[in-house]
Amino acid sequence: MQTIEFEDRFLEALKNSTRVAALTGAGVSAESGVPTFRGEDGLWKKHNPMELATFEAFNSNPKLVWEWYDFRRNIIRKIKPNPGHFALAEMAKLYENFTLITQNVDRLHMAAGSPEIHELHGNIHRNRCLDCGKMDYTEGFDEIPPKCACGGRLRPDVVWFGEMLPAETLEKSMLAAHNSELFFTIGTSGAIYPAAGLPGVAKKNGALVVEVNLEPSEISHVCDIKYHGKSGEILPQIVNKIKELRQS
Ligand code: BJW
Ligand code: ZN
Repeated sequence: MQTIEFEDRFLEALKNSTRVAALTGAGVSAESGVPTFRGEDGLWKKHNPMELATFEAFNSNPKLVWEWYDFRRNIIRKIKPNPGHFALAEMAKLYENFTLITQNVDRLHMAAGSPEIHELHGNIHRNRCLDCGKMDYTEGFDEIPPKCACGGRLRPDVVWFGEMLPAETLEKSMLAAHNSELFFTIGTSGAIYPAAGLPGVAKKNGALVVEVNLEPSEISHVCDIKYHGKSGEILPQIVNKIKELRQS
């Protein structure tokens, strides 16, 4: 287990900040057994995102796309949050104004008890009707691709390439990044926009930006402080430090 060192400016920000935000990515769930997208064992190494994660792909081969999402739902349904998710849920209790923004669709932050989660890329367990817009969490369909009661086609309620992110969620996330004094970017490669732009928004407006990631990412250059290791090992140490600072 890697023991992290705390720089003075980080200690000061941990102790004195009231507005704190965190952006998470697939790396936070990796220790729970959810595959990441990029890197050696990433989903996009084995599957072509353009054949599975675009509306065009869904339109031309809905069966293939649904099978892929059903396969991933089955993995995700069985897994549990890890110490990184629990640390972030605890952090929400320690700051007056804490915003958790995630690119993850797996709902593990919710399972860990985070009170409010801004899901930028949707939720893999939710279905949405293309015709009436109705959402539900039905699983185990009789026919694939499944249909809504209204007769419209159902799709997984996630954000595919080329699609807009949920406007209100993105707006709130931008605002939280803009207003934050301390901003964490955790377990994300920083390759996908607009999410990857949030640490830059925070930095530009004076926040101390801290990266927690297994290795340097595409947005490391924006970060003031970098901890390269497992988020499930690093985040609990940060939470313990906040508690320690509160007592001193
Ligand atoms: C650990 C760890 C451990 C491992 N501890 N760390 C500007 C310029 C150019 C292009 C664009 C642009 N703005 C928008 C675009 C287009 C596109 C985009 O960004 N393309 C890039 C290739 C540049 N963006 C979009 O299309 C977005 N929509 C949009 O912008 O709408 C407006 C628009 C429309 C049309 C044209 C232009 C603009 C939508 C993006 C949707 C992304 N969807 C996915 C799939 C979701 C559904 C599903 O799950 O199937 O979202 S793709 C995938 O990537 C998923 C993720 O949320 C997302 C980010 O991945 P993440 O989380 O960073 O995972 P990884 O695997 O990349 O990284 C994991 C990291 O963890 C690694 O760094 C590891 O080291 C680390 N790690 N274990 C700590 N234990
Ligand atoms: Zn419908």
